[in-house]
Amino acid sequence: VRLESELRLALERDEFELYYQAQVDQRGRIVGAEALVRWNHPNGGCVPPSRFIPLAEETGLILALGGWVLERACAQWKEWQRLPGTRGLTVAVNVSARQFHQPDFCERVAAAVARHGVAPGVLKLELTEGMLLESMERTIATMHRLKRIGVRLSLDDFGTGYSSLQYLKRLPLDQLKIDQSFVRDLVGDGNDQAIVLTIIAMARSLKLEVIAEGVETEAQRALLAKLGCRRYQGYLFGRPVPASELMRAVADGP
Ligand code: G
Ligand code: G
Ligand code: MN
Ligand code: NA
Repeated sequence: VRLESELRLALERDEFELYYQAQVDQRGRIVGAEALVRWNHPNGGCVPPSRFIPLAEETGLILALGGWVLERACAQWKEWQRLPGTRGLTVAVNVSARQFHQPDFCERVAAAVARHGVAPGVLKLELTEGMLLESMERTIATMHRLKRIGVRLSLDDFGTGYSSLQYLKRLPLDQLKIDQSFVRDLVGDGNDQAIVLTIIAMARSLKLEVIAEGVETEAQRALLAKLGCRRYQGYLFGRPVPASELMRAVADGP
């Protein structure tokens, strides 16, 4: 209960901050970033999202928080455009189920995109399988509307849910994000290699981009590349960092 009221206050007091984690191509160039929310608690210290996102979802505060994240990420992209080397940089935002199923979600996204002049193809929304399985028809309609706004859609934590090819082919996605649980032991685990290879083959047949998350070692990256994955995110390339620090990494290059 205490955390809940603190969470409410935190929004009013502007205690949230977006960190950004680099997403890189085969040559190690930063082609995008995932926005990850951080709560700078007034008592000092950073409260991890694993502690407050589930609570925000339960209480419905995720709607206000998610709206703030979307707004902040679009504004940040706009600010970045004044710096060299940022053209074409994409920004990925995590969307929670409740947020996605709001009746006016598409309007909210369209408004944020328009307000900041976000170019088509720049904003990526990361969705999870669970949220797409409820009321499929409406979900697919919402996804199509988002696509018309110029937003790209990525399926986060891919491989951890249901994800049959049958249902996947109906979703207007742009990207599959291979869950970090398959990357962690990839080098020594033949089963994980088989799973990753299957995901990549699936993505190819559905004409989806693939990105692997949780890439921590060069051996993992090399094996992912060999299996056909061309986009990577993980500590090997950078931790989630404040916006200014990500821009320094963009300027420095691979
Ligand atoms: O940031 P971390 O690195 O600790 O993220 C932990 C979890 O919190 C991840 O599952 C991530 O998807 C989620 N998360 C981080 N930022 C956001 C956000 O802005 N919105 C939502 N819905 N989830 C987020
Ligand atoms: O659920 P989602 O994929 O949105 O959240 C990404 C989470 O993974 C965040 O908590 C982020 O800090 C974490 N993360 C990002 N890169 C790595 C990595 O290389 N290794 C590990 N263990 N976690 C990572
Ligand atoms: Mn994510
Ligand atoms: Na993920």
